[in-house]
Amino acid sequence: MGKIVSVQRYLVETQKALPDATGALTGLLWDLTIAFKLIASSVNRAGLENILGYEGEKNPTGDDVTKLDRFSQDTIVRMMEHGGHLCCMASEEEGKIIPIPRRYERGKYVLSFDPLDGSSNIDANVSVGTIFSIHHRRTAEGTDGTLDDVLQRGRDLVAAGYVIYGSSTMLVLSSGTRVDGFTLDPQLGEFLLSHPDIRIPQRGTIYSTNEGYEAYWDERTRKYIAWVKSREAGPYKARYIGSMIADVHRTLLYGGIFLYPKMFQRSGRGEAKLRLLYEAAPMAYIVEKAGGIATTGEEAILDIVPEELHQRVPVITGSPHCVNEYLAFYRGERA
Ligand code: AHM
Ligand code: MG
Repeated sequence: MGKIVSVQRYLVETQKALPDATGALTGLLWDLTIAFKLIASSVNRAGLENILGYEGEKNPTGDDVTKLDRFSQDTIVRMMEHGGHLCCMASEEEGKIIPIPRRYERGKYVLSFDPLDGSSNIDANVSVGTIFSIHHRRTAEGTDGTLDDVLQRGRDLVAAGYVIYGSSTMLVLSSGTRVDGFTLDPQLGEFLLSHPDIRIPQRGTIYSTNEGYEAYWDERTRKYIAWVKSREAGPYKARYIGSMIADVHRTLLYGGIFLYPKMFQRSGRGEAKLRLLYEAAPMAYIVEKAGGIATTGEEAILDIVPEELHQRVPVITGSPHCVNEYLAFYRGERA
């Protein structure tokens, strides 16, 4: 039988291994785990508390906001704004950066998050999740954080991860060296290390995409998908939940490829769906740290310098072998 390691112990041990660590990142991550537990407990009781259903508002990119989205948003803000670790926050649910109230200290980190990704699936009891990422601030310490602090490349992240509220609640986290997964013991209320050092399989045979939009894709992506279904070695299996966290989490554990390419609708201008700061970059960080690839087809997602808070990018990510196969089609090397 292996060791039992709580997330608290793990964070302290990880900090000890970094000679310059002051404990601020450990404190920040620890506070976040409390917010995740609060959200997990609400997500699990959602039907009972009669808080399901649409609130009727739209978020900054035009999607409906559910009550649990709002609850998750408020929980993270209320948990994180007074800790003294952050200079500002940014959320998929807010149009502008979220300042730290005057009465609290400003810290050296920036937190970006999607409080409840995949929330349109909640009424059907499908897995949803929280995605988060942490950068060092770029502006002077002690001052209010600015847009400049938030608009940083995924490559410069200090830590990122996600929580999946599924058949069990799992936290998947990386602070740069490796990716570790923790499962919430609901009786104990603790995240325990259950998936140490997650490595994505080099190759896999599952593809995951919303094939209903095939008519909107570019020709090369269409050819690639036609190929995965007609391979001599046997077709890939299709799996698509429609909740990025769940689809990417499965890809991380079982291998394969997840694609949300640009869509070319009548306007002719290609448009992506997933948000760089809150969805694409943190998930790309986890996949890369686990040995996978995350690309737009043109460039590594982690290399994109965000120009605006709600920028959207294509996401093609997964096992290196599978993503390289996609890239061969996308670059026209295969047809
Ligand atoms: P959300 O942030 O509004 O929940 O939207 C993001 C979600 C992702 O989790 C998922 O990959 C994607 O939207 C599914 O989109 P579609 O329904 O177009 O396939
Ligand atoms: Mg989202």
